[in-house]
Amino acid sequence: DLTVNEGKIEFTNVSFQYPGTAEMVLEDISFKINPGETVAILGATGAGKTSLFQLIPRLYDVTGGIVKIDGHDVRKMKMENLRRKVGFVPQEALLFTGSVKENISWGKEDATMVEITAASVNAQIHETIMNLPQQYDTRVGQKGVNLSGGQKQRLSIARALVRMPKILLLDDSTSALDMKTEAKLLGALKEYTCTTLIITQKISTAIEADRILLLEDGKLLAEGDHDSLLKTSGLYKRIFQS
Ligand code: DGT
Ligand code: MG
Repeated sequence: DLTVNEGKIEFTNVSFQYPGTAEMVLEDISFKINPGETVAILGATGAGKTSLFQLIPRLYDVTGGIVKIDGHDVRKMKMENLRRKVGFVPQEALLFTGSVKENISWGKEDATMVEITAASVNAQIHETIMNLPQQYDTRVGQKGVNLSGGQKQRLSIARALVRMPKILLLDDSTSALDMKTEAKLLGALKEYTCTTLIITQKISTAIEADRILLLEDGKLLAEGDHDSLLKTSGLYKRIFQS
């Protein structure tokens, strides 16, 4: 059946332009990601990283080529199943005025406290929550407690985890985390056995990943792990040394 089961992702000769525009944002991109793999997407601002992510849960459709999940063209899959199994943590964490608990279970109102807590532990935000005045009932947002950028990012990750996604897309969602917290987070995500794609501008994140895809100007310039890219990609080496 055409559902997301394992979380294998395959791009074949994918090109993309936003509807109504002439600019090619992605050009002839091909790669495969195995279930459970953690892959970092590295590239300068405007390289096309967020655009690439948007093609996976079909926020946009490809202009050319094909995106497959578990062997099926995403255009043939049920949108509801696709959106449920692909967790997309956006570049800007969007919290609303309400309790921490409500913010995490948003969109999955039947989530139990056990599920919410597990998601928070794995997102490395549980301890912070336990130190808030009313723990999970603490209000955040305008009239509530203000959270730091990194705390908001982790709440936003917990919100994605509570839905038990098979594919997790983190759009620069760890930019405000220190290296140690980030490493713990990526380790915990492995426990979820979900395929994790993480957009980053930080080499430290790329080093933690199983593999790195390097984007430049809408093209896939290189792929491999840290050690192999250091040998094969001049651009990667320059980013690493800068
Ligand atoms: P970042 O977030 O600054 O690190 O950059 P990326 O790598 O996420 O870049 P991305 O995919 O947001 O943008 C790639 C190109 O696509 C860039 O020329 C801006 C353009 N673009 C992005 N979002 C939209 C959109 O919603 N509509 C149109 N027409 N163009 C967009
Ligand atoms: Mg972006």
